[in-house]
Amino acid sequence: MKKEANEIPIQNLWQEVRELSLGTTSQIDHLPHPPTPLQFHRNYISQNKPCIISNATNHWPALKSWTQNNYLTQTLSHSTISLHLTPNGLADSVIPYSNNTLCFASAHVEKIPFPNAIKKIISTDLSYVAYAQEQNDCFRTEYSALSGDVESDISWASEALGCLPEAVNLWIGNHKSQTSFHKDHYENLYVVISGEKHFTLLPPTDFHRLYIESYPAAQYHFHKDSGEFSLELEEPVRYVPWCSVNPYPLPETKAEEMLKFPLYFNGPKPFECTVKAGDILYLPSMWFHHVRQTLDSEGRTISVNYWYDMQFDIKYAYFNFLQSLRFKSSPEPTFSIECAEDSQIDEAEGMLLNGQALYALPDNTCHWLKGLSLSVSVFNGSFGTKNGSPPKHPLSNILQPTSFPPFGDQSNLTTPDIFGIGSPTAA
Ligand SMILES: O=C(O)CCC(=O)C(=O)O
Repeated sequence: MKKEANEIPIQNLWQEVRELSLGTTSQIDHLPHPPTPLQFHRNYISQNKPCIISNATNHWPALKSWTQNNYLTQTLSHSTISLHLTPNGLADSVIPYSNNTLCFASAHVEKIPFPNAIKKIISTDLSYVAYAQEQNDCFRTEYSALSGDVESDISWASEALGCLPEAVNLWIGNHKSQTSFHKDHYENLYVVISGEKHFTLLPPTDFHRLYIESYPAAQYHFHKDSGEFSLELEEPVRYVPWCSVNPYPLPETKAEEMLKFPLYFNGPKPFECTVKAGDILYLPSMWFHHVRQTLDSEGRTISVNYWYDMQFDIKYAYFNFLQSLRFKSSPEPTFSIECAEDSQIDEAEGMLLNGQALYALPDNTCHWLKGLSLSVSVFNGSFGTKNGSPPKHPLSNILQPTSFPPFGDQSNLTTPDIFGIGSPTAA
């Protein structure tokens, strides 16, 4: 099968934005001091390029006073805040709903006094994960008692962007809370006050690598009496387009995830950065981000972020155009394997992952093979067999996670006698 007309130019785009603008490592720029508005505009905003800025918040009282829960509890003793509860820390993310069905699940939100909320956030023995992460300008409303502890805007960013923040949000979470891959239509200045945040970033040009699908919206409900959650689909049904990729799957599901999302796992490395207390991440509009956190000594991570309106300019138009292009991103890049004449094994089917080949034998066992010199990294083909007979089953149906050896483990290989592989067979 020929590659879809759009595939090669789109893959070239991923590479070119790295070579021409972002850099080919997984690092982003780190500025030791705040830039001037002109530098910030010229080198980062106009290029839609992230960076971390140190020593820009040293004078903020929050960097000292918020390190103690006591201070926050006293200052917010009369404040009611929105606390988001989930069973596992995954809010606003794609999760299984029922057999073979996925949904986009939002957290149960309860309004409670801050002193109770912080106890729940730092508690280690609850049956749920609590994350204060209301994203509707909550810092200037629910947490207004803390307003004197941080700047009301980031002055050099406001000047460069030509406006004041549209929303300022406070985030207080623990190590179990994760924010799934998504993008926002805002320029984001994200300041960590205590603890650390770990961002995994992909530029808007890598849109097709995140397998955005429409998922039915669902809502968690927490039942205090039983201490359990129920998950209910919204009625009438509402579909939310969301990224399907979890960049950090559990070891037991990793192989399966890699098979489902080869464009993510086999493509250029995402950008990764840790934002430490006092540092600011500039996260440009439309960048995909996944966020994890490490606790401070009080058992929390605290951040404040400033969302500025983005320019709906020519870059936005280009991104929209790119997203409208179809990329036949088959979740199963496959090839068929011709077996040597004298092989005991007649046929095998495989797929390419991170430059290694995963192949399945007719007995439904799966094996890794390293060291192939195959000329393409992703091949969208169909299943073939040696004698050209139609495939009996799609490979994805026979790949059970339990039958996978760990990635790169060649212990089950019965080669070399079975392989006489040429280039992947075009279907
Ligand atoms: O801190 C987080 O958990 C997520 C932050 C985020 O998604 C944002 O600032 O847009």
